Amino acid sequence: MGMLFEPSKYEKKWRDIWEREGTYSIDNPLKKDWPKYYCLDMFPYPSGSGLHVGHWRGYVLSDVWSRYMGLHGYNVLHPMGWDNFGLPAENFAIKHRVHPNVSTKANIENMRRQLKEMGCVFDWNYELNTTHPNYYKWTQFIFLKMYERGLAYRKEMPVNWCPSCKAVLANEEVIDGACERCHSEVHRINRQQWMLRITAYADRLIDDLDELEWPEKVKEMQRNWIGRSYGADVDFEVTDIHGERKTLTVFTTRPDTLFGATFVVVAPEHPDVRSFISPDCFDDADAYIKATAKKAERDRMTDKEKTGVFTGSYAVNPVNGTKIPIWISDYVLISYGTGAIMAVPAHDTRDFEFAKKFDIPIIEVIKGAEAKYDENGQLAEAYVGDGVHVNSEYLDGLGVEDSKMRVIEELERKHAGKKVTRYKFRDWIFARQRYWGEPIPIVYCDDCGEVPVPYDQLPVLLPEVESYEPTDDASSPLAKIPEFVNTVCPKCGKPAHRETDTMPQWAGSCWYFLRYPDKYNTEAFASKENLESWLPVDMYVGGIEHAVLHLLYARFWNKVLYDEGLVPFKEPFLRLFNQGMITRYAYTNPEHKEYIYKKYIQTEDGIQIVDPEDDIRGDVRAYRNTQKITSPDPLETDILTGAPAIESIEKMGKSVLNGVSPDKLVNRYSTDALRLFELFASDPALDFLWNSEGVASCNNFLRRCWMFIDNSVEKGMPAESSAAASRAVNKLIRDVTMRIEALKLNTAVSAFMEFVNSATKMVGQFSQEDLEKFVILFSPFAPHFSEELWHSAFGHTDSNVCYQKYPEYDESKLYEETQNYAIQIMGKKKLSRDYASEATPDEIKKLVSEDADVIALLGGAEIANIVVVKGRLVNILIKK
Ligand code: ANZ
Ligand code: ZN
Ligand code: ZN
Repeated sequence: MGMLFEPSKYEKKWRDIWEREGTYSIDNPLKKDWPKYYCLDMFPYPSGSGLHVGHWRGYVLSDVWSRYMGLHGYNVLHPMGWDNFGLPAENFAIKHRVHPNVSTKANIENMRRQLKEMGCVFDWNYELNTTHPNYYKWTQFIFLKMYERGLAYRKEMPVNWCPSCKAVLANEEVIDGACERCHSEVHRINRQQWMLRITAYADRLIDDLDELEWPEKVKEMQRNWIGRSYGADVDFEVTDIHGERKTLTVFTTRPDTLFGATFVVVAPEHPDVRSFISPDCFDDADAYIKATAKKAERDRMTDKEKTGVFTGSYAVNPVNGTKIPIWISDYVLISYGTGAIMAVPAHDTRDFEFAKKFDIPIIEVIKGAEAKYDENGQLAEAYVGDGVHVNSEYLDGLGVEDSKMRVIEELERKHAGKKVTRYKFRDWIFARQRYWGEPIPIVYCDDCGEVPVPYDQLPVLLPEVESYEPTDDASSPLAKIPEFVNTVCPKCGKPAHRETDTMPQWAGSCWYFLRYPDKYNTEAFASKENLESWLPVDMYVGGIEHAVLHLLYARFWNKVLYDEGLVPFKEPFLRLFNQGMITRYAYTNPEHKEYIYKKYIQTEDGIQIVDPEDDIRGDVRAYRNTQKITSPDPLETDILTGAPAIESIEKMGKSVLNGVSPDKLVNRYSTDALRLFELFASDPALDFLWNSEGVASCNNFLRRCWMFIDNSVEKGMPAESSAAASRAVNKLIRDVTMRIEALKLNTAVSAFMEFVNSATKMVGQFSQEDLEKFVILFSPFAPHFSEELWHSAFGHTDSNVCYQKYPEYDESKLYEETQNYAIQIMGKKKLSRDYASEATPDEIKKLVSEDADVIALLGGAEIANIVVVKGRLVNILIKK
């Protein structure tokens, strides 16, 4: 052989061959009868700044997994597509007056090129774009199915309105209550909005999580988001200011504490609030209600200092007839429960603070060992722990759970309350007053009212417009196009008008996984056979930032389609892996704000602006040498100002400026080097602070692998490997397999590194079969490299690495005759020794104490004890 390591000569070559021959296509005839496996990535939106190395992380990981499954004989679908509707493209359109289809076309082309350079097994015949009418036709279809089931409905809901831009803003465009563009205060105005009844699926969305092989953290985030609480609605009797008897219902998760309720609190927005305010309390209460209207919900929940006013009225506790005062406070939210609570200051922290501030009695009803008291024997803080009931009549002596049941029985008997389950999350506002989204397929007719567009008239096409700005009457730009708005009623044929709101950005990603393998289907969004053979998704890879919204919405849509009988499984994603983020230092230079992601460093040529995409190691070393500085690290200090240059650590992709493009790195080194580095840099589940330097090392590692194979072939390959060589290969297979299975791909790469280090010393001892095993094992990580060697080193002309069988290891070959021990004296390593694997600790102690080198090192000191850690180390302790 004697061939040079030149990735630029073979990487593109192989990609072209794979594409031409359809090697990784799911329609490859060779794989016709292989079992199917679906490995999915969260698809990107086509951004103008292209792919950055943060995208690579998840995509390389899932590609290794896909290739690994491929070697196990699966026909693997690992598709790619574009989540193309949404704000970035729309805002670009507003600014530059180009149609989002035009502006995103170039972005898609650029990103597709970049994705192809990754050498992944993506099957481009199944690329999806959520903005293609053949795709959103089915998004509209699913919406209509929801409409038929009563899951899509209209309701008056607030929208964010910027009075100076005269536009409705998406939540992402409201920063601290102000418009992102003009910074004026955003108002909430009410408008009829389409909603999806996701709350109808709350229980199933929680309960079905149990079956999924997902990170526990994500399951917990979904459970908390849905926020299911079991408790009771309790009716308190009130005599209002007109002398009328009324019921005030509170929601509590702790009905067992009813005997400790010393006041009731209603939210300032409670519909009955004014009927409880007595004339003497009117001025204060009125002022308070008006003041809270201006406060954000988030602040109300986190405000430390409790505020409130007394109404002048009292409520009757249904369990003991006690009259307790009714207060108004903004710590009770109108959007949860009944908007009113019974306050139990002894056992609820917020109630405790409130009672202390307004001098309301505190009655202890649970005794627990951890309760804290002050010097007067009063509770020093709310006791929220477990314990036994006191001061509670028939509950005294019972525990919390038993008391809950007992009180609920009592309340139900008296018709003064009932058991209820409540959820924190709300129905989903499924409308935007925007252009770049799927039109909602509904028509309004004066005679027939709301009429769904018939299925055979789908898609309702998004028309071309002149201006993309939202209108100043809070409707979408579509409202300005008479040809779109004016239509005929599908029911009665009279003139009618179309809904002009569009669906939110999330819609397309709620079901794309169902469409990929059947994207050419014109009869259905996916055929039953296709869904049965490819879905559900076996492995889904994406960032933790999608733990709630996207992953919850997609599960919801899947369940609706399951109920419709259109999808044969209840859960769409069986296994989920969240890759960690790639982060970056954000550098700040007060004088040159525009370069915040670049770095000023001093070199021999003076101050230079360094682009972190470049290999900056050399420059920094030069600087350190000239300045003789070891600290502070020049990477962390701004040379121009002397100030610390690192402001914060940010997620890559957070701004256009901080994304490191893979292009330069691929050109300078190789795709396989960048793939390896992305995997090697850190545990894939953890965040990783980017630096480009390691790519060079990974490229050097590839060169060493190349040399090892090349030299082995040159020197001649024996029919059978030597025992040591065979052990090394079998150990490699075992370690790599275990580590891939555990998705610890960084440690899988280090297993390859260790192997090549030791194998390089054994060149000439490896059989061709064992070397091929190495190359097959390595192919998911460095596919171009492995394919090239498969052909050029081993002379295979009519096959590819990906069609080979995954190598298995032979346990019997793993046995090592000796084990290496570090010999320490008082914990410091002095020597190393090989001892027979069968040697017992006592035998080893004897060998060590008789070892001439050890005796010399001890220099006459007396041994107190020898500690042996089997297979690893010996520590000699000496007498003082
Ligand atoms: C009495 C009580 C005693 C409570 C006690 C707690 C501890 P989760 O678990 O989050 O569902 N609550 C009810 N509605 C509220 C509202 N609209 N705004 C603010 N707080 C509200 O919380 C339910 C508990 O939060 C309820 O149980 C109620 O306080 C309060 F030792 O009732 B509890
Ligand atoms: Zn504005
Ligand atoms: Zn009609």
